[in-house]
Amino acid sequence: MNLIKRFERNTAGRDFAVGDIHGHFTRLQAALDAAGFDSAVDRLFSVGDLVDRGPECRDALDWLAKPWFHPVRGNHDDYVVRFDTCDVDNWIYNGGSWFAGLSLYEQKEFAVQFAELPIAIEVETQEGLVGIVHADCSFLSWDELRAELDTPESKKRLKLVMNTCMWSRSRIENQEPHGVLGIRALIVGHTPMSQPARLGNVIHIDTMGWMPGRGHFTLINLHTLETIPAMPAKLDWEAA
Ligand SMILES: [Mn+2]
Repeated sequence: MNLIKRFERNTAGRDFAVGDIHGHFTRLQAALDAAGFDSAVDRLFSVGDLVDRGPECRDALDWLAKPWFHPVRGNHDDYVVRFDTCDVDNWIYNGGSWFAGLSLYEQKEFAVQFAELPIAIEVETQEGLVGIVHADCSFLSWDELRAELDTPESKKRLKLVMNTCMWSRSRIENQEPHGVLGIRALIVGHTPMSQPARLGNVIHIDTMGWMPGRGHFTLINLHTLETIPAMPAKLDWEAA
């Protein structure tokens, strides 16, 4: 299986990415409808965290079956992959109790399908390559991350790289301005923000669409890098 997946340019329609979903697919669909998303030609990429916290986690498999929906793996999705070995108490504390309500057959089906989720996605656009990971690319350049995921030095090192991609908050916490070389933009989620924010060419889009009454889903057009709703100029976030 490929830990990094590349998508050719979409010449027929638009490409969007959306922030963490966390079991709120009805709200996601409403955001797509509001943006005039056309599933015949448009594609939706996702920064992952499809499940936990929200009421519609079971719908994640239906969404994975949609030919236009392409998520990377978030830290919550990785709990599903490792359901029989992970820290279950910590998972349940973080919204994972829905999984215990599934039959063993269903649990295994989820784990098998979630194990197929790549750690990183790269999408060709008219203006250049756009990358997507759940939390961060910890390397100076996208080429380094691609090499680490394509041909890992060791299992131990690969695990470290994958965990950083799925868990790290250091870039946003330290407000690192330098961005990632060799890529036009990197789209990430994982750290809840009241508004989308950009640090160098790294754009944070988890605006808590999974938190009814408080957040909203942000869609970013991968060609124009414009967001729906529009991105304010100032950097503004709140820690998880
Ligand atoms: Mn996350």
